[in-house]
Amino acid sequence: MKSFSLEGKIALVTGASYGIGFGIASAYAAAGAVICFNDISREKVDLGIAAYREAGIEAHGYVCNVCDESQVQDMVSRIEAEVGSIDILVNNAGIIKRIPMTEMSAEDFRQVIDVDLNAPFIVSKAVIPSMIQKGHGKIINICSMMSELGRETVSAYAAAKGGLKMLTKNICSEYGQHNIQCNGIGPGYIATPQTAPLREKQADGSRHPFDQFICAKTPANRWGTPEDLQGPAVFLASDASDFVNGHILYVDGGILAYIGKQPQ
Ligand code: NAP
Ligand code: GCO
Repeated sequence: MKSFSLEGKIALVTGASYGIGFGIASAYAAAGAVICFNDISREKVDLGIAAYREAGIEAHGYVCNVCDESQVQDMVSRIEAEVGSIDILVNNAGIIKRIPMTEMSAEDFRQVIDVDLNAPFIVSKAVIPSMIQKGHGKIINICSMMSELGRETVSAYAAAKGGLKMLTKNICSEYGQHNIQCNGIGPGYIATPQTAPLREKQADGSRHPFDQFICAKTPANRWGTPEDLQGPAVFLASDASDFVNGHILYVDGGILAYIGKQPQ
């Protein structure tokens, strides 16, 4: 059977000082990979390096805005010079702006598209040439429930994540011949800083209505954690998934399969 090991592999996980990216990179380290990550500020990169070190991982951190093509190309060149060429790329960095569409500025819409869709294009474009040269590569795009579903106030994010699903399928189509597998992970609702506003306790100490809503929509009846994504992420980064390409693996506790719990 093909191996789940990542021994000898170099992974770049974008936006991975904490949250889902940190969880995935930590699992990659445990599977034997060398970890490279970036964040948008020196402060966050230093916090990330300290957090990885506390977990026993000597990670290589880079300050890079993934929306800026010259910064991305410089980061990839530095990684190739300092660490080695990238075997595994996880396009994880992402933002969300929860604003009703008719109240959202075009600038706000563009910012979300820039980070969540344009940046995975920019970073993938920067790493694919060396993957072609080596004859193998793994690209994993962090999609979303919003790659399949919409909801109020997340028009830009849903448009970006829907586009990211199709970018994943197109990279598969265009570069599969070079033994590059490009797949997506579609997390359900995961407890990270990004979703903290949807889980915060109400003034009277009761649960946030959205918290109750999501648990009723999830057969597992709970929010996910970054740890829930680790096994699927290792699988898609390993030789074990060499014939899996263009697939979005939803790790959602069953949300997409479930009509939702009847109100009691
Ligand atoms: P998070 O806690 O908000 O972390 C996002 C990370 O991306 C942060 O480290 C952030 O850095 C970084 N980032 C943002 N813009 C960047 C840029 N321009 N350049 C470089 N780094 C940038 O989010 P998360 O919950 O871990 O989510 C990670 C990914 O999973 C995102 O793509 C998100 O859309 C997706 N996702 C999340 C959930 C969920 O329920 N949490 C579910 C499905 C998909 P700063 O802190 O410096 O801004
Ligand atoms: C929201 C949430 C979601 C999650 C995730 C679900 O406001 O609906 O932030 O978008 O982040 O993308 O898969």
